[in-house]
Amino acid sequence: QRKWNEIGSLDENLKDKEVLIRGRVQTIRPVSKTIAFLVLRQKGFTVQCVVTAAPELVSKQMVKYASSLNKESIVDVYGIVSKPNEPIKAATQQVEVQVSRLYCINRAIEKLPINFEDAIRSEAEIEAAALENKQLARVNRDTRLDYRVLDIRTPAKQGIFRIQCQVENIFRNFLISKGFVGIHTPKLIAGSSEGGSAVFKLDYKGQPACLAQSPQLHKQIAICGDFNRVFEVGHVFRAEDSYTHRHLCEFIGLDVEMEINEHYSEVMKIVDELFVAIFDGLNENCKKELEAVGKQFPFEPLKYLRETLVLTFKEGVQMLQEAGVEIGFEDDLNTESEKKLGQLVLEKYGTEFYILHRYPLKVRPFYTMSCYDDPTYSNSFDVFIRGEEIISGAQRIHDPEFLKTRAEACGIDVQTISTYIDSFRYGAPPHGGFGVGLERVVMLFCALQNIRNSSLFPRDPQRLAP
Ligand code: ATP
Ligand code: AMO
Repeated sequence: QRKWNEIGSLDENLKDKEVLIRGRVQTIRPVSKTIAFLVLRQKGFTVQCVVTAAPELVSKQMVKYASSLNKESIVDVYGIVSKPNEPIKAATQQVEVQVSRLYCINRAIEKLPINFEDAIRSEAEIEAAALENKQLARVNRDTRLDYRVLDIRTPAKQGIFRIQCQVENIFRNFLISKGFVGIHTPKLIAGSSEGGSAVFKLDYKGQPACLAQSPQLHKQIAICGDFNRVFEVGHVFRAEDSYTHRHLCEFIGLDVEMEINEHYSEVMKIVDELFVAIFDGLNENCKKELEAVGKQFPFEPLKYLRETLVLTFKEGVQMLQEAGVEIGFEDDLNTESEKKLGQLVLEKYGTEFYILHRYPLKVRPFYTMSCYDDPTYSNSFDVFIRGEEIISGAQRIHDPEFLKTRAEACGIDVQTISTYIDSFRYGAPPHGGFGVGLERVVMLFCALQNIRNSSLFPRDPQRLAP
């Protein structure tokens, strides 16, 4: 077994030592017939390799060969580490490798659909360059998504998906530490779980079925089955018909469901502690990734409080009304009013993360519990980052007859959810929970403007590939 060195670990301590590295060719600079410079990239780190024709190094043919490599090819290089007198601008590592052997492991095609140096430019920069530079103008969001394999090699995208992994990791670890059990529920189900028309219908061996719009029904059945506290990280499918910056047809749902003792504020308390842990964790553990994202997509760090602000829906509407927005106490918030309220909350309370609760019952799904003191409203909440929704949650109805009545009133075909309703006939504890959109959390934490930036292979009404 040969000893491999990581490009990121090459430094002065290895001066005069032989190293073996594997990397992608980021740039090639032939200087003459006897010397060429290659910059190799691995895991976001880069090093300059000097290919010099000399008796103890390589032949002239090798210099010619190295000069003819295509960018993004994978190469293995043996060489001696050296330290130039001048700082190296072209690479992250401040040492060079004097190449003694070079093998091309896999050659990329010559004309790449997106050049790395273009892929690292911001969307704004590309739009601004659109008029003068046709080649650059091509590198718009659609091209990036078509050639996602190239786009995700950039430091910003590498950062985004590592941040996403951290969110998921903290979500799991936090909930496990609070006694929650991770479960997996079916994605092939008989009917809509959220109501509404946004479901992908399919044929299940002759039986009508659909892709789960959420794990809602099964996470509640798990609570009726005495799991007490559950969570799920899973795929969620919505047949969205409009093309927006924050809706996908397939996304990752972080779902939670728990028994409650006295009040649905117990669920909101979990949201508060969980998200303070997620934000603190990202700021602490993802400094390098956040910096890489910020270089391509500049953003201000999220402002959040040590204890999450909780406002009632009525308080929110009142703030909007005072700011001149025309909205009633029983209307749903539209995208614009959510954004506006986000601004007002930031000005008044200094936070970009908050919970709004007691929504009007009529704007919530059928399984939502109404308020004991005023049935026009419900024991439900939404949670916002920078004025956009990342979470919906609520206490659920645990009485089967009331649940059936509400489902019928909301136009649900109760036949398709009969086993769910029956689960409440065998004794059901009071419970509540919430669902988080993972891509939205990352998009809004990093103020990315478009959810396609935080979905590795996005599925939207126009995209089914790659
Ligand atoms: P969810 O529907 O899953 O709760 P959401 O962010 O879409 O998430 P809603 O409360 O349904 O939240 O919608 C808020 C606003 O977003 C709506 O008033 C509507 O203007 C807009 N909206 C919702 N769904 C879509 C969609 N598929 N296409 C365009 N706009 C939408
Ligand atoms: P809701 O429909 O609000 O609630 O979804 C929960 C969260 O999922 C995210 N989300 C989306 N993300 C990307 N693309 C979409 N098309 C999309 N739709 C929703 C949002 C949203 O807040 N069963 C309930 C949750 C619960 O009460 O437990 C539900 O699905 O971040």
